[in-house]
Amino acid sequence: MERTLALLKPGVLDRRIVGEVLTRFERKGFEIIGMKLMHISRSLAETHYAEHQGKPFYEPLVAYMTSKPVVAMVLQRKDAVHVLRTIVGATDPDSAQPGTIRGDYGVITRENIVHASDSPESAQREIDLFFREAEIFSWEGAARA
Ligand code: FUP
Repeated sequence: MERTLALLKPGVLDRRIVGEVLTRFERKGFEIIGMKLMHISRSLAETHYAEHQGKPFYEPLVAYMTSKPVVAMVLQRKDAVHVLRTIVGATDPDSAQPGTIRGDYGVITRENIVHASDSPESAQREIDLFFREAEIFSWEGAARA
């Protein structure tokens, strides 16, 4: 099993589509093992997006991600990083395939609905940025509720 980080960006709460996006994750077999609503600080946003520092979209991206709360999640599944990126879709919503989350809900690139880690190494780094180990819960995926 592999873990990855998903962030539902501020527009997801604004548009009342948190449930719809979570449903996509659950339908694809992801186990939600961490989840919280959080208002990202500027320093956390800067660390998270450090690779983009200096690019023209960096400042507006940091401003957007710190503007309102996000839903941060740790998701678990076989090949979690690859499968989540696949169902999230391309960065630019105009190019994202219909049927992907960005393809179905995204309008502009900066507000492209979901962040999903791009490699297992990034996933580990990003999970450590957003979650303490005590906030992550392991469970066996059999339906018990
Ligand atoms: P992704 O891994 O698909 O989230 O894409 P990137 O790491 O390349 O970009 C991170 C975020 O920067 C995107 F989610 C949105 C924002 N971005 C822009 O606003 N403009 C761009 O041209 C590229 C990315």
